[in-house]
Amino acid sequence: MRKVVVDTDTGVDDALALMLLAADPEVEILAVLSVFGNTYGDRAADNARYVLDTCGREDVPVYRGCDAPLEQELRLSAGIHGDDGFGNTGLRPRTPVPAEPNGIPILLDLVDAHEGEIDYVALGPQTNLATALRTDPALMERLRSTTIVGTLGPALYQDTEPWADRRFRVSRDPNVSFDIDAAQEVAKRKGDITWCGPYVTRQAMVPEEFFLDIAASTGFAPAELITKISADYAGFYTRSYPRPDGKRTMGINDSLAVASLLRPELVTGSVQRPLQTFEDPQTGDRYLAGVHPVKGETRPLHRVIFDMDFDGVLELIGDVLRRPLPWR
Ligand SMILES: [Ca+2]
Repeated sequence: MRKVVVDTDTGVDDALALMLLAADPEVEILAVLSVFGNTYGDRAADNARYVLDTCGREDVPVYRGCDAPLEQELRLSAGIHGDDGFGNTGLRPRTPVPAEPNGIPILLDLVDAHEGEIDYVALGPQTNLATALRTDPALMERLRSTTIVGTLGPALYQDTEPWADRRFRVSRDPNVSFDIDAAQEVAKRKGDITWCGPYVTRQAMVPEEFFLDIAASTGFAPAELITKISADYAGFYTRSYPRPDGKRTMGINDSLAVASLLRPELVTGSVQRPLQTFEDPQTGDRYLAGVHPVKGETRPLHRVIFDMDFDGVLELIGDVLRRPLPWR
């Protein structure tokens, strides 16, 4: 069994990513920690609880993590995921997640108990990891792996400034820019660390009808939940990334990171890079990108994914959503 800790700012794509983990018979989710991002931290915790309950996974514990960035002012992606992270549907779990016990000490205890065995999946800003690193600076090396949704991607060409590359300019990366200090804390650590950011996730848009068809043909609760919470979300993606065929579309960002962990063969492009911070001259937002190592490089190298088998990821998602409950 693969032991996983999930760190999520539970919006629409997080919900789907959480389902991939909750449905996998090879995965034991030791804990889910919430973080601010797509919505407020407490709502993110309640949304994760709601997703797991919907999947019949009341056995998976959810804890509250960080509700605010280390230094910056709090920003949220509420315009995309709705104020509640669930497309303003107002869905709430039967039992809300209490403020205590907090998820950070729980994480530190889990790492003590399962040294070198935990695959950590960070689907939101990296504030929980950075906070835990203050107590345990070796944390990243004591995890088996860490997979993070973030970075603008790697610079693929030698002697090219990432910022001069068109791909970096057009991306937005809320998970990193909402707490750049936390991202930098993680970026400078050694460990088996993978970044899977907007440069790859934005290539994987899925027609909304994919989910509507599964929900209509199966009537299964997880697929129905995705269609319920994604109406506004799909509206945002359809306006921002119109398809030539005019179909409504939506991003599945966090599912790609989870798929890269569960099905490594679906990763078709990745490189080892040191990470560097860049600033958007227009907005002042700061981002991370993988850059070419310099001579005598001393920064740790992390894996940066830049391409995946998107059809394979969609197949995995379809298999999960068509699988009858219970998943455990
Ligand atoms: Ca997320």
